[in-house]
Amino acid sequence: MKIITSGSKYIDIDAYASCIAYRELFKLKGIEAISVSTSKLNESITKQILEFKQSLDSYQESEEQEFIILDVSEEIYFDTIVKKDKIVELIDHHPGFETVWKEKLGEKAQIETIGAVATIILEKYQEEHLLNKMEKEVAYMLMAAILDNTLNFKAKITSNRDIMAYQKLQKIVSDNGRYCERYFLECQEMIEHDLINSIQNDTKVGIHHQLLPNVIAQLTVWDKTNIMKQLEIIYQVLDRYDKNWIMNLICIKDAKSYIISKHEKVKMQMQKLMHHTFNGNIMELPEVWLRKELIKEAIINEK
Ligand SMILES: [Mn+2]
Repeated sequence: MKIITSGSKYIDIDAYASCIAYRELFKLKGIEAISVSTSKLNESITKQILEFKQSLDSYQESEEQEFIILDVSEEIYFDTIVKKDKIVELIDHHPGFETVWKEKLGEKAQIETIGAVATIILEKYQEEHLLNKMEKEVAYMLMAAILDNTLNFKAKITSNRDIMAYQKLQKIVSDNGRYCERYFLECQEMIEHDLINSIQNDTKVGIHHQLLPNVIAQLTVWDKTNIMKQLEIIYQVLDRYDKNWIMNLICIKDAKSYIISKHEKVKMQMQKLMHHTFNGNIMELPEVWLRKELIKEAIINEK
């Protein structure tokens, strides 16, 4: 039995959609597979997407297990069900562990600089000539994954392959370009409905770079206005982790990131790194930045 899974603690729409779509592809080829996660689902997996017919399976302990890992390649972050010696395939787009997995799995390790793992899964359907068999809801999920992970194609990691993949998916669902706003509004609704939980579900602790605070929270919404009215809640939640934090609030409508912080030391640090100034507790950046891009920027500047 092939078990397709991803990270521990929480997973996002890229991991969720990719696990489900990859299972569906195996099914189309007549191969038994399940997609399983024991992690929390973050707010990028919207209520509407959770209501789709295709969803995660429950875990079944079986004799012959083979694990396929998607959207993560650092072992300490694998889902707790993974048996490390039973991994047969790994697909990811986070840098750092390419060589390790190439040595272990050869061509069954695919770690690439690309906007979303969902793009790679779409390409696998194409390679198998099974794109015409993809269910509409699966296509919508993959579209959401690409939109989320590339921030509507504005993130620097976006590649041409992501754009091509999205266009293919749009054809399957006959989208005229409206799905982007609809999807990010769905996410925003999830976040505004439970802001505290949403922050906790997308906060990375233990970031060790001289130029960044230890804690980086991130939220992606269509329109920032309502969140900006609730800064006190953000302060309260993040102060519980550490004094050294930032919130990266990504507003898709503006195509901008807003870095929020209320601690002078952190503000100075961020101003130095990003070359923009804080206005009160907010630093407006002229483009969108993903957390992984902020970390990359810090690594480049440390050298
Ligand atoms: Mn991803």
